[in-house]
Amino acid sequence: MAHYSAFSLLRHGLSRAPWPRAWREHDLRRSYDVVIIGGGVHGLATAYYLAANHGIRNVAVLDKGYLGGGGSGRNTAILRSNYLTPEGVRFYDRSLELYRHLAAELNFNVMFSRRGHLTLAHNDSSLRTMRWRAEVNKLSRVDSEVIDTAEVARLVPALDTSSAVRYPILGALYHPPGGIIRHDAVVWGYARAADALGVHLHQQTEVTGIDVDAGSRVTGVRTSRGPISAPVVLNSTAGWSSTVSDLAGVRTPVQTFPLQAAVSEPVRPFLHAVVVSGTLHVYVSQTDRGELVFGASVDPFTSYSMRGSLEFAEGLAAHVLELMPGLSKMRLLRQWAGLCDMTPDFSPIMGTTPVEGFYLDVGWGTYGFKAGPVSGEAMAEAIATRATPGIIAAFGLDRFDNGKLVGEKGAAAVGH
Ligand code: PYC
Repeated sequence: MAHYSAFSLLRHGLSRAPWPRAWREHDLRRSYDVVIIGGGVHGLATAYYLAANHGIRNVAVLDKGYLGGGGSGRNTAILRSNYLTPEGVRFYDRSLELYRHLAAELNFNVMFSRRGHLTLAHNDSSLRTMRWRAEVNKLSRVDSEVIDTAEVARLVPALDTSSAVRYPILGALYHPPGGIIRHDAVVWGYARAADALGVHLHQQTEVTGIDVDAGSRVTGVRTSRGPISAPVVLNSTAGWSSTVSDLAGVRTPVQTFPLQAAVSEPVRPFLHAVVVSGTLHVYVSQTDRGELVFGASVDPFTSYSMRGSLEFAEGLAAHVLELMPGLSKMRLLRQWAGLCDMTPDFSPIMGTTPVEGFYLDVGWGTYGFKAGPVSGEAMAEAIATRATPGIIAAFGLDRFDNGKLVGEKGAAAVGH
């Protein structure tokens, strides 16, 4: 693998030699030790940690499109760990920790920018929930506190903090370690590092069937490029995760909703924190290029459509202007949608299934990207050791049978 450094940049600049490709193409082998369905951050991170942490390298990652073309390339790249349940806080905080060191680990600039994250409270009941979240966070040593309106105004002067608005800002949950990252770079960094360790990355390779023998053991997959035998198959797809699980005869309580997002033209840096308003169903951050990235709640209907709508753009603009009236002249550059696989308790489904060797890393709703590294680390450990790591023990599929749900009301954009 080419080492990226200031020196290699200079050397390539002077020699004009082309950079080696970040990852290679391979023929599809007829058998692998592990087949991972889904070439997003979860699948690629799992492949990378299988090889790096456990020495399991005979691994294929299959994607029906291109790497990072699903949720990993469509999210708004917000990182945080200020969740409401102790299980969620611990889990997302490990992810944040891995994200913090990812550039060095992968030798790839993932542009992590710690800039603080504010969840605004516009009424007493939100303020109460923020206090509850702050206390749960502190118990897990996660830096979170409730701040008052004056402090919100100091951190984000562009917000209208007056009382003469429909939803006055009464305070916020402030989470200094939160921030943003370059989501494509995370995908490319994991892909490059996994490839260097011997993992095969197969794009344009759709899984059309999952083979399960009479003893309820997975034996392989069928793909648009032929069959592959494998004793372990991981479903780490988003958007189509329930249809992929169905191929193995495993039913999951997942419903798929689009979530729309948009980006503005670039302007000078003025927004130095991530701002979320659950009441107005909007969140916004400013990228290093100066664009504002906006997102909203999931659309109120199930669908596999990834088209943006005018209705969304109008609603988003109205809500953003309630928060930041100074943006009235700003133009939107583009909008898109991603697919969110929602579970009943807003927590993911991770680990084993009734089909031996068939694993799930699905149900990622609106919180999948920020969980990529910890999910990869934990799923790799689960596969390598055949034991469920404690950090994902609460997220098993069996919780929907035994009623031990993990009601994660600290999840964003779910409109509750
Ligand atoms: O959970 O922070 C979040 C989030 C932002 C956008 C979608 N989810």
